[in-house]
Amino acid sequence: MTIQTVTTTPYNDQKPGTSGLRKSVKHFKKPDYLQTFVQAIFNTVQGIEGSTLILGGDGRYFNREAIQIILRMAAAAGFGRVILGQSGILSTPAASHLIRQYQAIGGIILSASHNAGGPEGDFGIKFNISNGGPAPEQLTEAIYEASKGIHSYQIAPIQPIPLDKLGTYELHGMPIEIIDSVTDYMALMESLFDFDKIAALLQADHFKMRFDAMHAVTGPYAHRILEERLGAPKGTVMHGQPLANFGGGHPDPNQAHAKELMALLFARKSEFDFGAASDGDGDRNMILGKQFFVTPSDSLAVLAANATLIPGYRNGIAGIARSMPTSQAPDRVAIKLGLPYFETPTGWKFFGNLLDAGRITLCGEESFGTSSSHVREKDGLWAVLFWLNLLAEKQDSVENIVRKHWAEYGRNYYSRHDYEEIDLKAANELIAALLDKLPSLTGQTFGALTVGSADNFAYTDPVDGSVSQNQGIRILFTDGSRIIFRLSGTGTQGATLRVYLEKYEADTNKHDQDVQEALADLLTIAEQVAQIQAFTGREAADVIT
Ligand code: VG1
Ligand code: CO
Repeated sequence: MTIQTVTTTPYNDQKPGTSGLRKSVKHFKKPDYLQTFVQAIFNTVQGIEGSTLILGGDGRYFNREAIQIILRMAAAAGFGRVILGQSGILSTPAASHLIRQYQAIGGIILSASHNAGGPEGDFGIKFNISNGGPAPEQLTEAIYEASKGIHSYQIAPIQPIPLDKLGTYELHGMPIEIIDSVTDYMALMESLFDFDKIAALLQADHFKMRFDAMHAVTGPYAHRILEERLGAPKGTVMHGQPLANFGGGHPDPNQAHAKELMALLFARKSEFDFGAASDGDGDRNMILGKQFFVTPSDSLAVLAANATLIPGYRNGIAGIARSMPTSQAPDRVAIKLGLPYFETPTGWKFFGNLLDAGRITLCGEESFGTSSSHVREKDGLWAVLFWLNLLAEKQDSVENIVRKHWAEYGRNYYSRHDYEEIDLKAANELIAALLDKLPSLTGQTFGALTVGSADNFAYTDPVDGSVSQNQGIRILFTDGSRIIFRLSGTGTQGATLRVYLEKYEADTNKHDQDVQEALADLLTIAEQVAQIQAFTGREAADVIT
């Protein structure tokens, strides 16, 4: 049996977005659609012959079929071996760790993250490089260019691999090692956190928590780590079984989509002290206290301010980075601690160089992403364990920890308004009109606020000097408030407009306002400047986080 060369017609739409190539399942089932993209990756990445590839996904519909195809193509491409998560399951952070641990050339992660799954939902694929992180822009660009010229792909003959059974198999001479999806990741967590202290907290009568895996990939990880290893009572993990359609929901850990968890924590007499959730591929996290929501931006700031209480960060952190739309709360911590801090474009790929160069230890995004130098992806369960370690150390509530943080650093009121599935043309026109307006905005006054500057964010990577343009429109007010406009790069239907609002409040007596009320003026200005309703026909956002 020999390697087959299959002729195909190239596609022109395989441009990866913020995090890999994401399309509807139907789109992925077009003839050889997946194969074309995989071949484009294999043609672009240098040094494949004899190297190790990590492979796994979030368990969504089409995961298993896609894995069988990729295994056969990997064998044809000449990989030395593939390390595969059992049943085709690997969370994004676990895959990132395995790439580093096994010195792989990279990994393929099958996920569309928080997008809905199932035959009517979305599928996705991304390539991570040898540092464990998402492919940088130059590489995703090169893969896209290659995809447009794929007229054939190479594949080994069909030989179904039993994905559920641990062991080593062989496919056309290439070994496939099916490993436990959790073990290595759990060992990494154990090397960073005080598991004894966390276990004592989780087993204490006075402490009750829920972790919502949203029927996505963190289920097996959370069951093993929180319940089996750390001894949290059974039932601590909700929706812990990965389902191909995530039970019909959006596996997106925010106030809008993790409704059940929100209801438990926000009940008038809630019995829970801590709530957390993660997304489809396990890289996002939401942190809740009793009747208390921690914004992801604040979460990063709190973790940074308290990092030395955690064994893995006892010797201090090198610096902090946040994506541009993330609130400036982490900057305040960096300034106070005398640490370098960085503002990068949206998407985890921009943190990779800073982490590799040792210039930062912690980083995060407003979109429920937090992580550190232990991997090169955001890491949902890591953030949950960090918070648990902090709670165990401080013997204080989530709310008190955050309120004390605000008292010390001031509070950055923050919210993101998403207008989903709007008309693509309208969205582009709105952005174009905004760009036209930018030069005239500086110096303009809106009520009590004056625009200090307004620009189209561009980023120069401080490590390799590469420049990324058009990363979002910023309106910066003289009092530190900000409005940011961006179009999403992960959606699959029309366009999604994201409006990010931020206002700083130093006065502790004013830290109790309702977030949307505190930001109401900024929202009015956003509407006035961007004419959202006129362009999109929408009066209000679909999702507010
Ligand atoms: C969104 C978030 C961004 C995040 C990206 C991938 O991108 O805003 O911060 O890095 O999703 O996260 P966009 O382009 O739609 O705003 V994940 O958990 O979907 O891999
Ligand atoms: Co994700």
